[in-house]
Parts: sequence; C-alpha cells; structure tokens
Amino acid sequence: MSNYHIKHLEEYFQVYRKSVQNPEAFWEEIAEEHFVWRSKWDRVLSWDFTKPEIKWFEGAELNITENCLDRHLPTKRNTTAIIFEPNDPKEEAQHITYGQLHESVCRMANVLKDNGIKKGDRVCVYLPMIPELAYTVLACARVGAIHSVVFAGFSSNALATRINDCDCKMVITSDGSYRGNKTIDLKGIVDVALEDCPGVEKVLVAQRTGGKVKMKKNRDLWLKPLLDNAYADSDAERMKAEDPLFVLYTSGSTGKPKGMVHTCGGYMVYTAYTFKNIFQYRDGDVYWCTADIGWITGHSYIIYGPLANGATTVMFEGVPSYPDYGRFWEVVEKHKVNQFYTAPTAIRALAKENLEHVEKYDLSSLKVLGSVGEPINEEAWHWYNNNIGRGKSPIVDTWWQTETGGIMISPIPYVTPTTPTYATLPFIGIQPALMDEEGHEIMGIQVDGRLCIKFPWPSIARTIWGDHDRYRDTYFTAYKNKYFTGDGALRDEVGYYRITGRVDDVIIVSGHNLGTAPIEDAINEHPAVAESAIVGFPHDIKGNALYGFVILKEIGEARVKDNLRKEINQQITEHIGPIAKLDKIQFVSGLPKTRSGKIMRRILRKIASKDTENLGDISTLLNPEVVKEVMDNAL
Ligand code: 7RM
Repeated sequence: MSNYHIKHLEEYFQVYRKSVQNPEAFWEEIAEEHFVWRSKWDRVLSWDFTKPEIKWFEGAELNITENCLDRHLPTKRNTTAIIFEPNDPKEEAQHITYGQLHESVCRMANVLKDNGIKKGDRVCVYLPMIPELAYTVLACARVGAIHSVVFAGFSSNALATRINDCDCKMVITSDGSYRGNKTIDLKGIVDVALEDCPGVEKVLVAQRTGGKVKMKKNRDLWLKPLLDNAYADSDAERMKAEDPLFVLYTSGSTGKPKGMVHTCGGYMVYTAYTFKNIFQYRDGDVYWCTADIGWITGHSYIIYGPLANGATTVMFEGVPSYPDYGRFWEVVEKHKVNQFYTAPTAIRALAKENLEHVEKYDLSSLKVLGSVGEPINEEAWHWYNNNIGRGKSPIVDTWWQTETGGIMISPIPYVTPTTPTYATLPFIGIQPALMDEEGHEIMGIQVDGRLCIKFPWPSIARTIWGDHDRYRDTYFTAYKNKYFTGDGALRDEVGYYRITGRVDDVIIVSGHNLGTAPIEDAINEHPAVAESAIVGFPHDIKGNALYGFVILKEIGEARVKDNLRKEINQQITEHIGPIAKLDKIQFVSGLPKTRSGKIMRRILRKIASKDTENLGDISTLLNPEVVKEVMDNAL
C-alpha cells in the first residue's frame, strides 16, 4: 500500500528510484494491490523499442469497467461518480452515483450488443459533453468494443476520415449540442460524413437539443427507448491486458491523423496511479477537469483515472465564457471543487477579463490547480496562482501527450516545490532523456535538447491503428532505443524540466494539436489556390495562432481577396473544423524555398512573428527576392 499515495519529497525520490531500478517489481506491486484482475499476468513487461513492441501484464485478464464501477459498489453505491454541469446554468446539475452509473453503463452495454457490437468492433462516439458520452465510452469498454471518440467540434469531413480509418461499424451521436449560446446540428454533420462511410451499419442518436433531425430507416435509432428497454445489468467481457481499449486520433506533422491505440491493463494502472498522486485526490473530494472527453485529457482524467479511484468527477458541457466569464468560478463554488484542471489558453482568456468575475465567487474549496496542453507562460501562471489559487493551491503543470496516455512530467502537489513554467520532475517510472541533433544524450544540468523517454511506462500507446510502420517511424527511429516525443525541453540546475514546445510541424493552437500539412491540403483544394504554407505565430490568448501564406493561381483585386480569405477559412472549417481557421492570410507571389524545393518555414515563422532582424542561416535559400516581397507585405 505504501507506494500508492506519495506524501512528501523524500518519499517521491525513494519511490522514483525504486521505479527505475526495478520497474517490473514496482509496477507489479501497484497493479496487484490496487486493481481487480480476472486473472494475473505471466509477465509484467516485455519490450523492444526497435520493432517496436511493448507489452505490460501479458497474460492477465480484466475489465477496466469492473475497476471503475463494480468494485466501488459495496462502499460507494450512493456516492456521486459524475456531476454533470449543463451548458445553461439554469438547467439543474445531475449527480450520478456509482450505482446509477453502473446501471446506465450496463444498459448501454446491452444496447450495443443488441445492435450487433461484439468484442473488438470499433464504435465511433461523436457526442457533446453529456452523460451519454460517459455511458457510451464505458459501455464500449464493458463489452470489449474499441471506442473511437471524435471531438464533436470536428467537421463531417474530419469525422468521416476517422470513421473510415478504423472501420467503425457504429456511430453514437446526438440530435444536437449546446455550446454557449450556440446550438450545433451534430446529427446533420454525421449524416454528411456517413455519405462517405459505407462501413457504418447503425447510428444511435441521443436526444439533447430536441432539434429536428432526419432518421435514416434501418440505420438510425433513438437511444432513449433502447436504454429504457435494456436490461440493467451486464457481465463485463473478459479482456486481455493487451487488448485494445480505444483508438484516439491525434494530428501528425504530415499525412492523415494518427489513430493512437491504447490497451486495457497498462492504461488503467498508469492513469489511475497518476490521477491519485498528481491531484492528491482523497475520498470526498470533488475533482474537475474542464477538457472535452474528445481529447486524451478527458479520456484519462475525466473518465478512467478518476473513476478507477472511486472519485467524484465533474463533466462540464459548456464553455468558460457563457453566460459570462465567471462561469468556471461559479461552478467551482457551486460544487465545491477541490481539484481544478484546465488549459493555459483558458487561463489566458479569463485573465483578460475583469477580475470581478473571479472575486464574486468563493474559491476556498480549491486545493490543487492543474495546467495541461501547452507551455504555461509566466504571466498566466502568476494570474492563476494569485487569483484562483490565492497563493495557497499548488499548480501542477502536467506535461504529456495523446501517445503517452497519462501524465509524464509534473509536480506532485504539496510534495514537489513548483517553479513557474516548469513541469518539474518526471513522474514515478518515467525516464526522460534530452538528446542532441546527432543522437547523443545530453547529460548534466542547464542543458536543452529534444525530449525522449528511455524506458516504457504502462500507458504508452502500442501502435497507430492500421499503420505500425508509421508508429515506428514517428516515435522510434529518430533516436535509437528511445521514444521521441516531438517536443524540446530544458533541464535546469535542480533537474527540473521545462517544455519549450514542438520541434516539428505541429502547432498548438488553444491547446489543440494541429498539423500544418492537413490544413495546407484543405486550402490547396480551393480552386483559386496554387500553393500555401501555414506557420504559427504567438497569440496572447491562443498561445499560437495560424498565419497562412497563400499563392493564388491568378492575382486578383483586394475586394476579391477578402472574399477569398473567407472562403479559405470556410474550406478549412469544412475539412478540419473551426479550430484550424487562420487568423491571418497573406497572399504572396512565391514562398521561400530551399534549393531542394522545401519550404523554409523557419523564415515564414519569423515573418509571421515580426522577428525579421536576423533570419538565420539562409545559405540554402533559392529565392531571396521572394523573402523581401513577403516581408514587405507582412500582416
Ligand atoms: C495532454 C495533451 C501533446 C502536446 C505535447 C506538448 C504539448 C502538453 C504540456 C505541453 C508544455 C505542458 N495531449 N503539451 N502539455 N507543453 N507544457 N504541460 O495535451 O496529444 O493533445 O498534445 O501538447 O507539445 O507534445 S496532446
């Protein structure tokens, strides 16, 4: 029991040492003492980063929902598992107990089975942040179906790509969704997507907005009557530890989105263990992560990690600005939230508003504040610390990725002293390395390099759905025998890590990973566009915003260009979603290129950021005259 809940710094160092000296013994003990298994493993870990192949708890059997639900029933049947806080504060919040959640998940599991879903089938979940989303995700896990949650802000095009990539048989959606004062026609988006998805046999539709929808005969079914008629109990499927639990798509720097595959056993152990320690969760606490379940943060730290610990987790349907900028703090006061986990982009947006929105509310319940998704800048850190934490609640700046499944570098609150902008120390079991461009590990302190991880941890993604070669090439070929994160980091004089940002062509806008290539592809499909290049530039709320340099086939007048700007953003909205819209679009006659024909994004980034005093090494630049033109007309 002793290693499960770390309470002081010496203990952290001692447990950390143990976890790296003998990882197998360490994780075996955690897995054995804190989870229920149908049968035990033959081997704790086998791994080979060159193939790559990673297996944790091989031979073991379990069902993650028995760990998240059934095992809590004897002691927590009437304890709240999920607090559902609706978009509209006038609508009442729902307190869903472990008993009720268990029942709803069982009903949903029976609905899935009755509609042809078997172990191993893929089910696409395209739902807003309503309780049905949690029921569906857990019901898939209960029957052994692989859920693929697609964030309900993605367009029909993006949805179709994701449905087809992993061959989903079923889509679960709702009539519509509420976001602030907007209503979105989700079912309409699904209908358009499914024109290109021949593999989808059934669509289950939850009712949320009561909006008009078309129901396609023999394909679409309302969910409510099915749930009402379903049996309220359901045996959980026996899953192997290494059976896939879910696929979740993340953008790469090139090509189509990558369907990261996470498996049952290791993912459960790691998300539960990190949740307990990084949020210092104790029975009776109310925990709130503001992410959407459509992202990994929601999977690991709204659903699986909290529920595996029998926690009370808030699920918020709305946005921070509705009905006004005090909404987050109103909800904190209302539900007496103890742990609050959000993204720097939200903090920056709220910090711009009048402090009255904060001061109106009693935030004294807060014990831990979290940050995730992108580097948190110093100003935002202090605002968060002073105004929300009142200097008393430690901020855990948690660095991790869709691929890592759980938090990798983070302080443990009340244990690790924090420093603004530093994610601080590797979590238990995590062995980071900083690498130089020649492939050597950079030792020592006060150094920076590319962040790799030297040893497997239980929740590392096991493959990319349908493309194991891409998995190997993306993460395991740049540095021999290491997992490459795509991020740069520095290590200071006490060994703390500070993440400096992506070193590839992924741009993080408002905490969303966007690959430049798919956006450029979308723009280039516009009939008037010849070529384009997207770069990020600093933005005081979004962290980064997108700047597009676009070459038109024919040069037109300014009036036409304004329309074109709208059309280009429309094109992006349709192909990817509104999150990928460009803030600035500059029409150019050419792009700076190397002699080998590669766009020199480095130069474009400098132009977009208005940092053109020193363009750096331009010895490979083919067309300096273009650079001058682009610079002279920069927006
Ligand atoms: C959890 C999540 C992953 C990328 C990652 C980083 C960036 C995330 C932090 C961060 C600095 C942080 N998964 N990132 N957390 N950068 N400090 N605390 O965000 O797959 O969507 O994104 O996000 O670049 O590689 S993700």
